[in-house]
Amino acid sequence: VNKPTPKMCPGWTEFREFHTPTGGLFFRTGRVLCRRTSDFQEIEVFDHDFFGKVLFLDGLVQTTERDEFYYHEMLVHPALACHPKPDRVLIIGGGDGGALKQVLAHPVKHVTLVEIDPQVIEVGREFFPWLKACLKDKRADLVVADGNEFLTKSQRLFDVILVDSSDPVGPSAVLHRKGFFGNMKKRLNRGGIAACQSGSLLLHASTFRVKSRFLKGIFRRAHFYTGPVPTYPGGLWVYNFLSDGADPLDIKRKPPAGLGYYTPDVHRAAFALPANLKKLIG
Ligand code: AG3
Repeated sequence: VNKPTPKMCPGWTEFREFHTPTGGLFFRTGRVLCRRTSDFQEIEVFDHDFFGKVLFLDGLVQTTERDEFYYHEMLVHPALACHPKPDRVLIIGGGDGGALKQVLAHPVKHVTLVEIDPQVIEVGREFFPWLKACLKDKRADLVVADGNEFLTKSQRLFDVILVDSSDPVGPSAVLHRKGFFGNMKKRLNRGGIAACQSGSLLLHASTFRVKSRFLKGIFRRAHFYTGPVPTYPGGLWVYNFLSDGADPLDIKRKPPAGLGYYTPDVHRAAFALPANLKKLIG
C-alpha cells in the first residue's frame, strides 16, 4: 500500500480532491465506473485498489466503501441512541444510501430520504449494492426533492432528522444556513433530535462560530461533536446534535450489532471538544 506506483499505468486516471489550491488527496485507478454530469453536479464513481468503490461529486470525495462507516455511523447513531423511540426518521441528502443503511439497522417504523439529484440515486443503485437493498425495505421511502423545499412544504413531523449534505461552502451551503435549520426545527416532533454534518474542522473552521451562534438561537440545545473520516479533508469531521431537550450524553438505546466505529464510549468521547473547536464556538 505504501509503495507508490511510480508512473501512471496506461489507461489509468487520477482522481483528485483539492483541499487547498496546492494540495489534497488523489486516487489512481484503471477502473472508472461512471462519469456523468447531472442537472446538479458532476458525478464520478471508480473502483480503487484499497478504498473500493469511491463516489465523487463535483470533485469532492463523498464516500468510499473502505471508510464510509466512520462518517455514516457518527452521523446516524448518536441521535438515534439518544431518542427513546425514534419511529419516524427523515434523511436530507445522502442519496448514496450510506446513512439510510445505518438508520434501517434500528427498529424504526419509517424512514424518508429526500435527495435532490435523481442521478445520484441511479448511480448509487448501480454501484453501491447496499442502496438497492435499503430501498427494497418497506420502511424506506424515497423522495426526489430539494431538502429545504421539502421542509417548508411537508406537514409531517419526524422524531429524528439527519442532514447528510455536502460541504458548508459551495452548492450545498444552503443546507448550512440559519433559514434551513429554522425550517428543520418545525418538522421535528416534541422531543425530536436532529444531527447534521457540519464540515471539516481544519478546512471549514471559519464557519463554526456563526453557525454555533444561530443554532443556539433556534434550539435550546445545540451541540457540536467530532469524528474521524480518513478520506475527508482534514481527517476530523464536525457534526451538530440539535434538540430542545435531549441530552447528548444520555444514551437511551443500544447501537445495532456489527458496527465498525461507533460504540457508546466513542459516542461520549465525541462530545469532548478539541480546544480549537471549543474556542471557535465559545
Ligand atoms: N456527505 C458529506 C460529504 C462531505 C465531503 N466533503 C469533502 N470531501 N470535501 C457525504 C455524503 C455521503 N453519504
